[in-house]
Amino acid sequence: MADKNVCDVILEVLADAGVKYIFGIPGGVINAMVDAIRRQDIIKMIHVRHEEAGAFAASAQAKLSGKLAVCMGTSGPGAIHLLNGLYDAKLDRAPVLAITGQVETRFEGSDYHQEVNLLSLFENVAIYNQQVESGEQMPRIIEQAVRAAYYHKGVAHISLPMDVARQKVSRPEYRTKLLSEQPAMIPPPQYIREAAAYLNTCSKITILAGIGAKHATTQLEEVARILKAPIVKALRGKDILPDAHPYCIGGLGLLGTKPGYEAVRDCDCLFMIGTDFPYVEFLPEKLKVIQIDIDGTQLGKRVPVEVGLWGDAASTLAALIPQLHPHENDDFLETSRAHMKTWRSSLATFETSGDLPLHPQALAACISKYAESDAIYCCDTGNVTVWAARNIMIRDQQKFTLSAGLASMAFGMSAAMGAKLLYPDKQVIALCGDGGFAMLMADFLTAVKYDIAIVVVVFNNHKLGMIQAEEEVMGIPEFEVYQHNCDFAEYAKICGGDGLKLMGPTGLEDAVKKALISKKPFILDVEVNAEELPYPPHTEIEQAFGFLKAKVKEYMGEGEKEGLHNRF
Ligand SMILES: Cc1cc2nc3c(=O)[nH]c(=O)nc-3n(C[C@H](O)[C@H](O)[C@H](O)COP(=O)(O)OP(=O)(O)OC[C@H]3O[C@@H](n4cnc5c(N)ncnc54)[C@H](O)[C@@H]3O)c2cc1C
Ligand SMILES: Cc1ncc(C[n+]2csc(CCOP(=O)(O)OP(=O)(O)O)c2C)c(N)n1
Ligand SMILES: [Mg+2]
Repeated sequence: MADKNVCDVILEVLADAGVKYIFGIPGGVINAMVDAIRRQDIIKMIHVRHEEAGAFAASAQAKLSGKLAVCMGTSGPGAIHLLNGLYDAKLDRAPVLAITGQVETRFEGSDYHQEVNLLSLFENVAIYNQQVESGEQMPRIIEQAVRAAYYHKGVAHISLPMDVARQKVSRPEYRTKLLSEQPAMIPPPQYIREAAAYLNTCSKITILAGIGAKHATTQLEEVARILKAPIVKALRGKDILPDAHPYCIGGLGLLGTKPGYEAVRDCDCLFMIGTDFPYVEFLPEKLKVIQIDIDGTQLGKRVPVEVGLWGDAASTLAALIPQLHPHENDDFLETSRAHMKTWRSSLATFETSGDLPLHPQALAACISKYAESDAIYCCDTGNVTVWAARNIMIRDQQKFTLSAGLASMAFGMSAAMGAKLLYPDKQVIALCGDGGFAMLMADFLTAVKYDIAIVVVVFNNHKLGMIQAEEEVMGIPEFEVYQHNCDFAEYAKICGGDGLKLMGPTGLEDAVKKALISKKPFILDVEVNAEELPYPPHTEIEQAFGFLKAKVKEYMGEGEKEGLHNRF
């Protein structure tokens, strides 16, 4: 033990915790850590081109696996670059450890080169936030950071001054097994009785399930069958059940479906299971709610609840099911199903259209059709999220992840790299807008460098499409949403990957198939209709009015719309 330094011990602990990759950029005061990575062969360093991409990749790994993922950056700029990706992890409750270098302790507090107060910088994002002051604290500090990130589901940060990083660790080794499986937490029997009694009196129950129900699909299906309840999925929970599941009626919110909206509006009880669906404007005021959540602080957070069940979704549902009376009347469910059929056929009009410019819905539907049954989708933020939510039909073992809580652009491709490294045998597809992709496009080079065969699909509308829609709803003319792009397929080839550019519907299926079987990192750059509006499942008068106002202003020559017509 005596010949090991602080960094060696950190890596040993991380290896014990199952960590396989550390994403980051070498340099300055993090070099001792980089050197320690070089001297062992369990954990691999992925040298990204922007620390934010590394933090997103780690966050995606943590979200998809539930296991600890790690990123790092040097003091000052490197650490600052990590922040957005770390906030993504924080808001989606993903266990991520960030290691940052810091200037030597003798220089601290003197505005030294690249000195930034990292503890105050990370204070808000991190659940655990410590500077290592001496080798004597090892391995205690790193073990505690790992526990905090994993058990509290969030970001842990350790700051490592350069001199401390190289200190020898002389403490005798002490180890406990670091991480355990989550226990089957069940609320006390009277809560289960109360919830069952309530649900037994309701006739129109809608289930709103989120990512917290991911490991409870059997129980979820069973409870839906007993209660004859349609299931609406919060977007982060899109992959908990197939989209074509007979009880699933899509999502809720602006990206949701009309049947989802109606089932929540018309039910006499909303049964929320493992979800923190944030948009309270979609939850009617007088709604009666039963809620299950593993985190007691989530119960009643969005809407008041009749009974809050503090427990794990699978085991709580399993305890509840024997006490539920099977509902005889399935009118409510059947109405939802009928509405869903109509909704799906209205979507099919766009999905199967051969119109030029190509409807983004048709691109999403085509990817959905040919993706492998265990493909992983990593979705970016923008209108592209709308097409992913509505026109990608999750099936079989497919997984879906996004920057759900933070809704950050640039998540898609970085997340795909993280996912592909963790699940090398699976097809990993990044669904990106041109804006989100371009934000961190340099990291396509990282995918090429490490041979990470991701498929990046760019829904290229030369616009910040979602912002254009926002402007229109606000009644203001389109302004500063146009984007000058390069040919992203050519860019892919220049980087050493492969790519294909598609101008419209001709050849769409072949292009998608070619992209999906690529053995190299691939960019499929597809021109899609820039005027495609992400209609909400129901339109408020105010929104329609705002839209009309924007159009009139554009007609009168305000805004930049006129300049856009020859952008291709
Ligand atoms: C551009 C954009 C638009 C969006 N629009 C929409 C939209 O229209 N509709 C929509 O739904 N989302 C939308 N989102 C995502 C939205 O912001 C929320 O992040 C998402 O709805 C939350 O999904 P969730 O409830 O499944 O996940 P989370 O917010 O992560 O909540 C999961 C909950 O489950 C609990 N939990 C975890 N494990 C367990 C367990 N074992 N047992 C019980 N409980 C558990 C957690 O404590 C937590 O409370 C959008 C995102 C983007 C980027
Ligand atoms: C980092 C970041 N900056 C700004 C925003 C605000 N924003 C949300 S969607 C969006 C436009 C996304 O454009 P693009 O990636 O081209 O996708 P599109 O909407 O055109 O499909 C913007 C600017 C954000 N969510 N994240
Ligand atoms: Mg765009």
